[in-house]
Amino acid sequence: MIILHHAPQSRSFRILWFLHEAGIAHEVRYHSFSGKALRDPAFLAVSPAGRVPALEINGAALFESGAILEYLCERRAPRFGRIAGHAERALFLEWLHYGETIAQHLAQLTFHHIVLKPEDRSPVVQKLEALRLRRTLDGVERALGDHDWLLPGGFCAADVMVGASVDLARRFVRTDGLGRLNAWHGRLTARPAYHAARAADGPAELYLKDFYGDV
Ligand SMILES: N[C@@H](CCC(=O)N[C@@H](CS)C(=O)NCC(=O)O)C(=O)O
Repeated sequence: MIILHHAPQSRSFRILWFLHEAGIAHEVRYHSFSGKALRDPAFLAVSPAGRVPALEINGAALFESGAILEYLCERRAPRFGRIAGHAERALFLEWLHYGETIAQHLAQLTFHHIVLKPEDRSPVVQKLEALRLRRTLDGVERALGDHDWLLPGGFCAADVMVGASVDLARRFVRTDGLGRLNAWHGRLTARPAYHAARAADGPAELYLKDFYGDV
């Protein structure tokens, strides 16, 4: 049995969504960012920095969402990956990991809009990170070209990884003018596995507003 360590509205949504896409049986262990559960020595043995996602699989622990998705594609769901030697291998790896490039700005924006006390928030960081975030979305817009999914060869784990970040990015920046990205986001969020994962995500405790931007 696969155990996914998960916190609602976090990067572990990528893995939750992917498990639903691939139809892989799993159990979800829910964690909260409040309290000290993520610093528990038992959890640190699974995830060295006390982060989610982490996956327990066949007695081993896996952390880092990009690595988890690569592993699951190779071992359990090859149709959602591009194996070594595939013509789209390099594109697949690039876009799979681009999800983290987007997420680093989301982390900064989350701190400066939500986590920090209002007096510690920086409007400069809010503005700069929103601009930098928007630039990462411009890159997705260009990459989409005239195909439905990120890679011309069809839907893959990179759509999930980048799609989950773009889903959250829309709480911090407007996506006006990004016609291809918006259409792709619409296709992603219409997928049954996306809906199943949303239903399993758990109660929101971080993002309680639809939009935090306009700085
Ligand atoms: N690069 C890692 C980042 C994991 C990460 O930072 N997760 C956040 C949630 S989005 C976390 O667990 N934060 C808890 C903390 O910082 O204490 C991945 O993609 O898995």
